Amino acid sequence: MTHGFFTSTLFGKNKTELKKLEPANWWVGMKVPTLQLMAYGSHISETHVSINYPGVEIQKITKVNNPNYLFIDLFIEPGTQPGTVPISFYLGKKLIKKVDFPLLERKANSPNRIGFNASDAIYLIMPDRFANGNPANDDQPGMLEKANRKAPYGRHGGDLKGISDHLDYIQEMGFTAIWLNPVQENNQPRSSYHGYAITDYYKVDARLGSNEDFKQLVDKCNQKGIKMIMDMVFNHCGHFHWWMDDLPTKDWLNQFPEFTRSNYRLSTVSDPYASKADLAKTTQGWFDTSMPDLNLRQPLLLNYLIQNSIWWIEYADLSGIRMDTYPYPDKDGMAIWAQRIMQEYPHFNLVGEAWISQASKLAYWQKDFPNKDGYNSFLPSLMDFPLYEAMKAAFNEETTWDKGLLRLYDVLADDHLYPDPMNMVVFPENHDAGRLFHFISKDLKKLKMVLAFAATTRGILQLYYGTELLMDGDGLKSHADIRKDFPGGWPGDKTNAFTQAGRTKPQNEVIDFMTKLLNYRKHSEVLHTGKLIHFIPEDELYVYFRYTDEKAVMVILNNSKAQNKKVNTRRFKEILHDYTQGINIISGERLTNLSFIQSPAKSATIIELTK
Ligand SMILES: [Ca+2]
Ligand SMILES: [Ca+2]
Repeated sequence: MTHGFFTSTLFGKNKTELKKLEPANWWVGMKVPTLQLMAYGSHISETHVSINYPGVEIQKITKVNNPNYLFIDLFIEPGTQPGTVPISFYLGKKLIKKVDFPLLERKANSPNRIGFNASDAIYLIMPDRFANGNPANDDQPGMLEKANRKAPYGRHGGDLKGISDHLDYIQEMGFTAIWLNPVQENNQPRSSYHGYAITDYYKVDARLGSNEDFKQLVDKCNQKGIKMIMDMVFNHCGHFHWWMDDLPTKDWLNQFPEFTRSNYRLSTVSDPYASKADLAKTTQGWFDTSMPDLNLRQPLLLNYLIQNSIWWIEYADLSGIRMDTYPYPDKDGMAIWAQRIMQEYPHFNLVGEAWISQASKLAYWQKDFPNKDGYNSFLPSLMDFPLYEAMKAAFNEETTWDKGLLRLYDVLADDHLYPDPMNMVVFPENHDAGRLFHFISKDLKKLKMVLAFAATTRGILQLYYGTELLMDGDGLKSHADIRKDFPGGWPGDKTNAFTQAGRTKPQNEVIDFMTKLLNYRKHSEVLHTGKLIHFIPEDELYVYFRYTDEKAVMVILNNSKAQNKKVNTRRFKEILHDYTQGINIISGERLTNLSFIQSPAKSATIIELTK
């Protein structure tokens, strides 16, 4: 039911058959009452389709230049009862195939589901590299790539069971959401472990588990108060995607006369002076030879992908979507996607990966930015790449006019550009760039400062598995270096870092710090919704407050290598005058005199203030 492939009894070159019908089910009571089915099979376009179910009618049949596809638009009347809809395909009077199409009831309150937001701390996991909960699924008959844990770019056997087995580990650290790199099938001959070359949009890769396993993992997460964010990729698919041998239309892909790579220069999309040729190369050039570029101006394809997102939200009970390579597909198609999802789920959240390091260019992509060209992306959330770059560098440098702590201050000063800065995702690390620990020269003190900043500034927090274990690696040299196996995730691993005893002293020190920080953040309304006020960094000190009418949290970052400082707080009185005492949320120390506050060298001091 969860996968639209049929085993057919009819074979032969000229025989008419139905091999696939997607999506494999739908729901009653959706806000948009239409559904477009894609039927695939030899000469399926020659069939006549009939449906006999109260409230469901065929609105339109679309044939394309490839006779093996047929698109069937259904109208599902409001008030239609859930049940099994018989969809019959006839050739003349002969019944070729009858599909029992499930029309399900929606989960209670599904339209009002709450997406991830600034109250959340997201743990990013690369599923192949986290934990192998089921070694029996490592190799799958008929799938192109076999497991090989020794190969840096091979499949290592991590799976959904491995994640499910370690949810307590994630929850105890204080995380409230998980983002998994794509779990959709990547049946590619090589380098398929990362998930970004999808070969079936409706199927979880069997080496990770089944669709049902994914749904169960999300249920288990939801029971623990952990939201699930699914990774999706609309810019490209894998070149072994099932439709690549028999494309539905001539314009399904963006193709140039010869192989043309994207120029990856995302500014062309918003640049008022960009040439058409450059822009076309950015958005229609291929991301890689193994990643055919999808043409979202083709409405049948766009519809297919929009419905795919809705199907996963509804089927697996998601709390968010992270969309890969956001500016690379057709931007109008992406805006229709975002608008459609948010129309169906007004409190949901979508975050786009637009790898752009200047706020002036990045802001173009957030919903309701007053773009001069009239474009509205309708995309609520963005990965904050400018702040990422600043966090990487700030603690390595002495603070000057524009370096060191000034980097953080300056990036946040650009927040007047974003329509919704609180919906920016603050991430010191992800699966694409080098490990944070690598960039900060493996300095534990700097690591704690970055974590403290990222967890207390505005926005949604996102970390990456292994940060807590001081994993390092330079992503520019090799992606494999930043996607290492979690020690203890595999049977027979020498150490098991899921347990305190299996970790080194510094690893435990960082986990203890994170556990205090994130669990405090989890329950701190002021860090979720409070305003931000910051003071120009001076004397290697950056002081800022998050505050509401009732409460405030004060953060002091001391970036000085050797100087412990006694901070005179007179400068901060516009906030502090309301408060008489505080508590250091990491050490638990009580402060009864707020006139001077001790700030150790290379550290973050986080104080909850009370009146
Ligand atoms: Ca496995
Ligand atoms: Ca593209």
